[in-house]
Amino acid sequence: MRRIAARLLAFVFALVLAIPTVHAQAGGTSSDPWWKHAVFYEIYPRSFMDSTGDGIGDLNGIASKLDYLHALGVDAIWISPCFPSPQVDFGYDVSDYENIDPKYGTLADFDRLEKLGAEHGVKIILDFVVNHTSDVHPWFIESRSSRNNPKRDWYIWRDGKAKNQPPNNWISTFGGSAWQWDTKTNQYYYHFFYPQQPDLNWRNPVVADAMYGTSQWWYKRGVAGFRLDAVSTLFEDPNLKDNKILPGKNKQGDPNMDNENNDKLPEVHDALKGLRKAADPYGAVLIGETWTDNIAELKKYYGSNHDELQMPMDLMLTKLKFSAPVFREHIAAVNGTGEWPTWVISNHDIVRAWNRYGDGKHNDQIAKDMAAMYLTLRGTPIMYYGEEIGMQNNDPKRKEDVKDPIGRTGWPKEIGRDGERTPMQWDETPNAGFTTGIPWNPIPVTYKTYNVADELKDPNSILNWYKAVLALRHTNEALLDGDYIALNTSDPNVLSYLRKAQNKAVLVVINMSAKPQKAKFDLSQQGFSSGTATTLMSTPKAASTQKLSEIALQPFGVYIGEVTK
Ligand code: TEU
Repeated sequence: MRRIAARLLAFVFALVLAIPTVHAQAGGTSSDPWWKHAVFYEIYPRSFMDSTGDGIGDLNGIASKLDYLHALGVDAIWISPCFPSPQVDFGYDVSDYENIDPKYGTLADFDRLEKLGAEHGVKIILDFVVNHTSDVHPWFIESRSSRNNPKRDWYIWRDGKAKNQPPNNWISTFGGSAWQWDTKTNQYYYHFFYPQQPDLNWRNPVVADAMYGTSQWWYKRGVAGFRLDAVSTLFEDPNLKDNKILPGKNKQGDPNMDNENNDKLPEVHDALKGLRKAADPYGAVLIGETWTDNIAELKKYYGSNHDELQMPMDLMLTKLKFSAPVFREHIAAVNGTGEWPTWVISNHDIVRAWNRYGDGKHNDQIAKDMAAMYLTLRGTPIMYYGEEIGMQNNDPKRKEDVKDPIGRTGWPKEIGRDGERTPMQWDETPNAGFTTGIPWNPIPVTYKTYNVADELKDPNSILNWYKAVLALRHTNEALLDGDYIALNTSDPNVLSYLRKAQNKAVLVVINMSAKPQKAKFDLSQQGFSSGTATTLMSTPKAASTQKLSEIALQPFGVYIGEVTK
């Protein structure tokens, strides 16, 4: 009887924790989980703000910028790994999951950041590297110490096929064989990424439990959720079948291959269910680094019973060309899943959005177009630091300047990811106000004009455009919850849609061409027959009321207006 009562109490407690709360800034209705209307912002901690003068960003640096983040309209920050690490892959090689790397601060600094974050309405999301640890993690040190060590089976150890021959033909995505020979015990261990990042054996239930436990250790500390790193590669075929070799070579000079036996195995979904079960009692959110080839794959990550990731990132958007028909088709497909989308246009692994979508001439305006689009769609956006000021890639020009090891092994075809990880540009003082020391990664000269301080003063800056769109999406009912209705779907140049709530709607019209365009709308079918819209935002500035029968758009111009019944 006592046990039943205790279980009941635990259940009620879990239920209370899981009740979604609504953040004042994030808006939405009270039944929505907080993350549904939150704006997320990825911080690469090495590069955001340095409080010590060592040239590397840190947690106290982030804490000093909470006012900025709140004013920008950010509700949650995802901090890329800040755990103890030898930094072979800049933190994606974790040697202790339950601590903070001294380069970034201490656990006390973390607790302070979280407390200050709560005061600023900014929640903290950490980055959980679930596929592998560092080779200096105590688990791996034990595992490699002998063939019969109790942790041997925490990683993937195998004999070679023959002398000097790895167990199979799998290739590491960071170059070379995915197998590393270890002289201590004369076996190979498996690593999908660098040899210093041995893969955990998720088929071992003790490993899975250890990872679930780690996630809960952080939830108890107040973390609001995790971005889960590299989830698709958690499992490998137990028989280690060779992969099919495809024609051609990749940027590292290795043969192209179909990773059919070590990527996207169905067991991944069991692990995600386990992580979700661990998260639910704390009301935590799971965001996935879900590189997918198609919409069906993306949909799977939500779980057939909504029991996997709440926010699998749509990273397909980052691969699309800046084009009205291309985006229109993709948005329709993502909405077609019936799930709540998670939009991303940039991150620490890919060329910055400003360069990638830009045409080389109108990049600032295109940056505003992208913001107007992905921040007004139905779903939750995840921004990447610096995107809001139009930060640009600053790629190394010589191999000897490359910091990212994949750029060193793959040069010159693979130049690495340093270019998209340069320090945040706060002002026009030396080192862009990021550090008083020598920045770990050089800052592009463009920081003199693309920086927070100057852009705050300029009403037409990319930053003020972002702030305005974010303010609008936090308060406008149609942008928060309205349906997405594509308009003028055969227009080759202008992307137009309605976000429709009960009695009003927001009309978003974006000219994605370098020529002036005219768009006209008849919204009577959608229940809006007044024929006019009240301007909410536009570039360049438009009259306060617009006739829907003729909206004139400048090259790459945007019009956002409200229509009412
Ligand atoms: O990335 C996983 C991944 O497969 C890619 O994004 C990869 O980094 C890219 O293709 C290389 O060009 C995650 C992290 O986001 C990345 O920074 C880490 O290096 C990687 O995992 C290993 O932890």
